Amino acid sequence: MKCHPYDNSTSIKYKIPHVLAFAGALLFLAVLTHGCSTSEGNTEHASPPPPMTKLPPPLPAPASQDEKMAWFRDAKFGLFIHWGLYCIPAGEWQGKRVPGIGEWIMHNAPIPVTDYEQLAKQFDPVKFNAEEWVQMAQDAGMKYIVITSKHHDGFAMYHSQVSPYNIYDATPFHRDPIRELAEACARHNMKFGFYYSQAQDWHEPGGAGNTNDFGADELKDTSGAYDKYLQSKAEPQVAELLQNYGPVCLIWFDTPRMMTKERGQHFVDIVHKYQPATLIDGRLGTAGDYTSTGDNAIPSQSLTNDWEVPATINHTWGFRKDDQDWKSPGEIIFKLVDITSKGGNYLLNVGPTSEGVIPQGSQDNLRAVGKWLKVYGEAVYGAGRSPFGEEFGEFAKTKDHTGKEVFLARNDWRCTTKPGKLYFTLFNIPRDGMIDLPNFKNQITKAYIVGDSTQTPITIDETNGVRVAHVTRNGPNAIAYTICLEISGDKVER
Ligand code: H79
Repeated sequence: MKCHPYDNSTSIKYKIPHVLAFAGALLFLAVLTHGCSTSEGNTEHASPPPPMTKLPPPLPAPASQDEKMAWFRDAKFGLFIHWGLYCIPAGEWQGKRVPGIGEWIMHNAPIPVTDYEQLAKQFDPVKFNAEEWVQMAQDAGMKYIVITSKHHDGFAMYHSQVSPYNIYDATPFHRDPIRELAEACARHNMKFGFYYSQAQDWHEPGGAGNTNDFGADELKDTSGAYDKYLQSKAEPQVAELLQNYGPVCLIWFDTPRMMTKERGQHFVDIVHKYQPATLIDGRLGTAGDYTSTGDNAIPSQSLTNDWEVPATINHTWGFRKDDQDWKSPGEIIFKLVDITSKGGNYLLNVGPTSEGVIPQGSQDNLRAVGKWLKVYGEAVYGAGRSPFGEEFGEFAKTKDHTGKEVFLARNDWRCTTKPGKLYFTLFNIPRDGMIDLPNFKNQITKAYIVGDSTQTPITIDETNGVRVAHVTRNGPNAIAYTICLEISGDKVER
């Protein structure tokens, strides 16, 4: 018997004889009191999902690109979640460690598609709790969540009508975690978007990337198999995601193998048709709404367009049991402020386990970042790029062995801006506490430490034509703290 809180098939729509109705009521009560067992006989669901609630409708079409980008430009910090069947082997196959990023294990081991598929039968992440995940993102100060709805392995993490190779139909879990997350995000006012691997799909004969089971990609391209895959799976699945999960803040396409402009345009059209406010990342294969840098690649200097860095908190995206090497709160805070000062967003990933748990070490570090942001967040959210640039460092005179230029980064401080305000976040304060300010013409009308309830003014004086802020090394926060300089005029004049 199928039984699930989402099923409303028990509702009685027709007139039923009293005796039958009574028997039916008894059965209904029995199910209620004895819990709910799925056809696979699993009875261990620690916490049943909350009943399905309504989701808000998609957002209306934005009037301009600026309006479309507004939430993204303010948000600065998002949570990436890589969750799929790969979290079960977790970096190990048949007793052997498989090096590389965890979600690539099917490709790297390699695992034949008929074997990898079997993982679905054991996927039962009973500790998954959408409310807790969204709460964690909120505690971390993150403003949007992007989750893998389908990674390269081709397994959909939501209840798809397009392919039964999905978490609802193919696993004993028999729940739609993406729907539960969409609802939790709606309750928390958290933006929610999807990663979708449009080109690579190692489960389908026509999808790119699985050359072990299905031969060379070029053949799929020329035979029409790739287009067939795109039209029969990828495009309709993206349409499902845009129709059934409320407002989708963005879709994060990836690795655009064989994605011609024309093929990419089909996805653009689908996104525009169902949710014109949804952003498209920079890896579709045709122009999106912003640039995605390389994985973990933070540009050495400012970029003038809209951009985002996708990044790992350890060395893998999907969970690996041998990687607990979490970036510290200090490293994450530096990267976030650094990226903000260069005009970008930081999409930082966690990889939940096969039980549905975000590893505690990564949670702890993210919550520490959130605590910092509670005090200094005004220097991040909605803040603009640095009007300077010299603080980022400079190119070395010599090149590396590959002939590439070498950038010598300076990491002492970063500057972010709001109209009439300059925020200097200090990561390295000299012993004498004297911070040389970069040259600019505006008067400084006020200078104080962000979050200082006493509003004690910071002394600024001038020596040899250089303005110097006198601060203390024993500031209010051991990782870093931010000073605000209020200036005459909205913008810095150099
Ligand atoms: O979803 C995450 C990665 O799985 C995905 N992008 C981020 C957001 C990604 N897809 N491809 N790549 C990243 C580049 C992958 C390169 C490698 Fe490999 C995979 C290096 C090692 C494993 C391919 C297979 C190249 C060598 C072996």
